[in-house]
Amino acid sequence: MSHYYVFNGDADGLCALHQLRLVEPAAAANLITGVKRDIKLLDRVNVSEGDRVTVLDISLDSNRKGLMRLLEEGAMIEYFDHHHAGEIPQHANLITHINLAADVCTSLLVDEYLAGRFHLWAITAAFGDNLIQKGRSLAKSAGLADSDADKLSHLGEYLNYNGYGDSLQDLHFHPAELYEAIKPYKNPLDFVANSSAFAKLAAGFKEDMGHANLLQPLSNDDHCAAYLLPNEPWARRVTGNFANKLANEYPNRAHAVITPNHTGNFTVSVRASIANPQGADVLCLQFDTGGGRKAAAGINQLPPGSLDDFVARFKQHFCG
Ligand SMILES: [Mn+2]
Repeated sequence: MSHYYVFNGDADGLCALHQLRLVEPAAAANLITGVKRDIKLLDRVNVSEGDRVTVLDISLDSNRKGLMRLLEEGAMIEYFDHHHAGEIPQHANLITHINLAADVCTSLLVDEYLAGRFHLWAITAAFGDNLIQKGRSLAKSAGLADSDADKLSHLGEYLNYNGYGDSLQDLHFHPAELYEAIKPYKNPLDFVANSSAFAKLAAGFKEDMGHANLLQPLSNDDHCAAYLLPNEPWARRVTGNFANKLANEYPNRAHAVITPNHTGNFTVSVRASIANPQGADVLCLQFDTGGGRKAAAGINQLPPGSLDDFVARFKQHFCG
């Protein structure tokens, strides 16, 4: 019998995996993961009857085909997630822990399942998924000093940062390799204090964010700002954290962050303002490969010829 762990390569996926594996460290595991935006991971899994598959932090709806195939092939599947699920299939070999609440992430679902055994890793993941308030209040309830809560907040941000990139080549660590680095640590504060992997992520983050902070917006006013990032690995790594930083610093502004991808098109991330989290989906759905939620949406492939049109519509939609 084999056990496959299929997990999103971001902070939440990593911390969910780590908590579960700390409980069952001896069992051999096959790890399947990728960059953060690489979410159709179940298509890559091949099983024999009776194999176990644990799925972490990837949308059930996006993986429905792969999930049904694995169930037909006789796998026993346990699924933890907080993304859009659609209808959850009823099957004797499928156990789901799915909760779409806005203040939940996959690592918090695993934390609940494990009755808080590795709670600090779950708090780390909440920070990584940009659930800042939730992370702070959990840290307080857990009796952490503010300085330790700050450390977990940075760790979550850096683990999340490592997942962004157009391909695995852009990343500082393959997510499976980063998991091996955190694996020995029951307490994330020890990882922060002692791991060279943490030091490497912290240095990379500061350098990449330093580049991003020098960028001038394509267009901005009090209500909106659009940024075009250059075609560089640092830009692809820092795009998500840069968008979070802009959103947190300017809560009354909507933001678009536009990044060139390997196809020659742009990937666009749109966030409505924190103060009025509406309309991002309506804007992005005007484009062929657009989609998302009211507060945060995106366009996977924006052709270069449509860039001006996008910026014009973004301004019309959000600017004053
Ligand atoms: Mn997540």
